Amino acid sequence: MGLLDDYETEELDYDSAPNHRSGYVALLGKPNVGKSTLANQMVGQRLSIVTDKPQTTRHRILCICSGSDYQMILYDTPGVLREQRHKLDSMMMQNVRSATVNADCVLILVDACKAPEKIDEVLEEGIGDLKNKPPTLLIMNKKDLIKPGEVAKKLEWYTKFTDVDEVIPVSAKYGHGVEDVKNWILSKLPNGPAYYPKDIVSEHPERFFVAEIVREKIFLQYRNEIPYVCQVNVISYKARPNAKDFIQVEILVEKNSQKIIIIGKEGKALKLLATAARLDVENFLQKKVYLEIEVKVKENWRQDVGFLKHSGYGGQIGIV
Ligand SMILES: Nc1nc2c(ncn2[C@@H]2O[C@H](COP(=O)(O)OP(=O)(O)OP(=O)(O)O)[C@@H](O)[C@H]2O)c(=O)[nH]1
Ligand SMILES: [Mg+2]
Repeated sequence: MGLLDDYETEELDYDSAPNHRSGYVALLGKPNVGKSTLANQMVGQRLSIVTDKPQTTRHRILCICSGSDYQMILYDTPGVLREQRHKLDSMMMQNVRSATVNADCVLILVDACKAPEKIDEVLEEGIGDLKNKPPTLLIMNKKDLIKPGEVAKKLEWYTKFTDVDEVIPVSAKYGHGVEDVKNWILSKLPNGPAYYPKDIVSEHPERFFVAEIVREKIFLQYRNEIPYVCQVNVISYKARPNAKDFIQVEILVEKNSQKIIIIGKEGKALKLLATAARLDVENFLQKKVYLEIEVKVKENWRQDVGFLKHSGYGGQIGIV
């Protein structure tokens, strides 16, 4: 799998060929346009959770894409929201801005199925504060869902009416056009050494990904407001040499009525959730685990700045 945890004691190999390129890339866009799908496709592994619902990604997720002569450090970000209703929303937007601070270039994704529209809001939220604007690429994603003639028309619109350096159509889901995106990024990255070992794909701890996988299953299993009122924390993670790893997870919701929905009649819904999550966690970690999930109520957690910070929003993630 290749997370940095495994390599902490090893020397990083900074030996760089003179033409080696490296740098930071921010992936921005409105919710649900396919940012996480593209990040995963570029890294070649399912790191960032993907669902059909908007506002799936809440953190700034580091995804490392390396080749023999390059290393692209991608930041997948939460979708840019027009309206910020909770403190959680505004802290998610801090994660968008922090992704672009040191970015060598910026990718702005739009959904090819939607009528073309200006991207000013995303640009403003993402790079509005920066003095030196990084090179920007507009990626028209989900091109597989529209006819080639439509793709051409929309490309023309975006080229004409947005202030970006280039426009590329892709299908992140099927990997079409992803090489073009990589080549564009490469043309913008400075010469420099690899910052991470080449076989590392992220630096977040395993427990962060476990919590994200549980959150993905909540998004997939429950409807309406339920996915949005859930915070998932790994409260204990015990690696056991002669037994399955033991992972305790808590799901926080805002009201008792939501807890009742998550648990379901005779606990059936929670059991379904726990099984789906466990299978995916095992697949991710490549080992069997024992996963215990508890549901608790924490009123108004989405408005509690101290709690949000403690849970890693708007800062370092995975330290819970
Ligand atoms: N057909 C098609 N679907 C896609 C493509 N890329 C993403 N999707 C789907 O679009 C939905 C949203 O994808 P995500 O990658 O979660 O989008 P996101 O921009 O990260 O969303 P947020 O994290 O909520 O902001 C999922 O159902 C994906 O399977 C694509 O190229 N083609
Ligand atoms: Mg996402």
